[in-house]
Amino acid sequence: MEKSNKQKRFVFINLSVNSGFYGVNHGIAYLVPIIKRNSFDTVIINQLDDISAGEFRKMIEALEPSVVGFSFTSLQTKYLAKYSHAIEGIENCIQIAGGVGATLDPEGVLPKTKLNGLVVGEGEAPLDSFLKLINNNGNIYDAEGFYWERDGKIEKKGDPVLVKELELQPFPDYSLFERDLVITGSTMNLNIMLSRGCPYSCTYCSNKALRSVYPSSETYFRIPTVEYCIKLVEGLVKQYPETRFISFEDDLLIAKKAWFLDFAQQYSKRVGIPYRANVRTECINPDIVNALKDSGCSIGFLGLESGNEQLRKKLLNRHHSNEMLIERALMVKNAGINLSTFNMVGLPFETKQNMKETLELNMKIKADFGLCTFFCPFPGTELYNTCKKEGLLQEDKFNDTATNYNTTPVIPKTEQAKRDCMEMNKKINNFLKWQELKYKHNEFSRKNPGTKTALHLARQLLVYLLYRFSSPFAKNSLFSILANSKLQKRLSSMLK
Ligand code: B12
Ligand code: SF4
Repeated sequence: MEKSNKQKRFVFINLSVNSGFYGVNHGIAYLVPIIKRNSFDTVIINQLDDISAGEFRKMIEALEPSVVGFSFTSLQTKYLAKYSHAIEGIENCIQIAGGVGATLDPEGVLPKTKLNGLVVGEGEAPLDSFLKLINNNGNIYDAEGFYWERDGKIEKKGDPVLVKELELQPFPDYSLFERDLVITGSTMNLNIMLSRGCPYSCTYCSNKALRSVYPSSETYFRIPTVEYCIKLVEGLVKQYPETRFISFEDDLLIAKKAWFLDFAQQYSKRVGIPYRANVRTECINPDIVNALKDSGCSIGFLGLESGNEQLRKKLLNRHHSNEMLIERALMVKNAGINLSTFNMVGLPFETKQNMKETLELNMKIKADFGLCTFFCPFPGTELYNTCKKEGLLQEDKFNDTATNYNTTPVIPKTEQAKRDCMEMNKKINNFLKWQELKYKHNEFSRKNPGTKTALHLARQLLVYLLYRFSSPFAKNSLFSILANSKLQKRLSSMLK
């Protein structure tokens, strides 16, 4: 039975099963206006738990969708395959997918699923032409920017399409996400993403591979005009007036100095809400630090990754010395901006001594908080290829079970190497959590002198001890069991 235009419904599935992360999906938010513009009713399902195929099918059938669109990252491919098979054959329902997982491995993913097609790269243009074809009773397989699956064969239709002028795009629409996914935690945090991509090419990061799918990569790293960005932020703050903190999730908002200095000035005049942003050693200089400080940046997230200079340069393609990293990190800290670091252990060829250097470097710069994860070789990255060449991949074992990179080392071959990795991961995280406890306590006592402070310290200590004495696996399962529950939100905001 054909559905009338009015009844057409697009159901987005934001696949985030057991990832330990919940929140908005910016990619979907940028696509919602395009779907609405094509007169489709739009629904978003945040899939956080691994439900049975039958339950999933029932849920989708009840929504009577014309299109189901999955958004997924590489480690979610197993769930995409499961749920795509689960909804096979639902009447008049087309299945498509997109996201980083689709972009990096379209030909590997399609045969595992029952998808009609998937989009490689940015979804705006391909999705628009696909929906127009549906509305005009055209042939959906004519839509460009897709890999289509037809009669067991994969057909690439046209090249991936980059959005050239981001400022001509409609603002992202978060209104279909539950409000407490948009404004999160006790800090009343709002996540925002303004730019696309990053100009750097670290070997472990997907950015380089994401850039390489386009015929020309020159324009891949894009930031819309300052005016567009400020209007976008102003609009969101008006829509969510309870916002007290903004997290810019952009890979590197400070990458273009002139742009950022202008943005920072406008931001402090017209928005003025404290925020956090990612920073990179090479981009930190006095002008940027002053602009960050003056515009209300209270936390800078710095990719320290490894404390060993040689490993960082040769293996990760990050060409700065420890001396430079320390100097720039202290520049940020001395301006009164807190510093959070991203670290990895379990890199190929990494020794226990190398991991100790990571801990020491964090101690030297007195990181205020941060995170240490296990290195995970994502398909399409340079380091993935290195691991493959060196026979280090235990890919199938990992892909079948892992949902994030916080639970287990992937590369170490021997049991001893694995134990070293687990031990150092724990030590680095414990140090960072201890720093965080001190920071939170100082902040709290500054704001609340008196007896409340002692109670707060006791509670924070309890959270720290729980964290310290649970295994990475226990932490992860605890979080997934409680996923999206009020308790989890309270727990994660306490850990924040
Ligand atoms: C913000 C962010 C997060 C946020 C929000 C994630 C989200 N889904 O939006 C949070 C903190 C939750 C997060 C978590 C994780 N993240 Co993250 N994250 C990012 C980051 C920095 C930006 C993503 C973004 O918003 N981009 C901007 C939007 C506009 O682009 P987009 O999402 O790609 O969407 C476009 C297209 O892909 C397409 N599209 C997307 N969905 C769909 C669906 C359909 C139907 C269609 C047609 C098109 C389409 O159209 C969109 C608009 O153009 C990227 C880095 C990056 N540069 O992409 C890493 C990145 C995506 N994350 C990564 C990882 C590893 C993770 C974690 C696994 C981390 C962990 N600790 O375990 C978790 C897993 C979360 C999950 N759901 O599986 C990796 C993924 C690598 C990979 N190969 O899968 C990336 C690429 C970073 C990296 N260094 O390599 N992440
Ligand atoms: S600087 Fe960060 S976002 Fe950019 S390529 Fe390196 S790891 Fe990826």
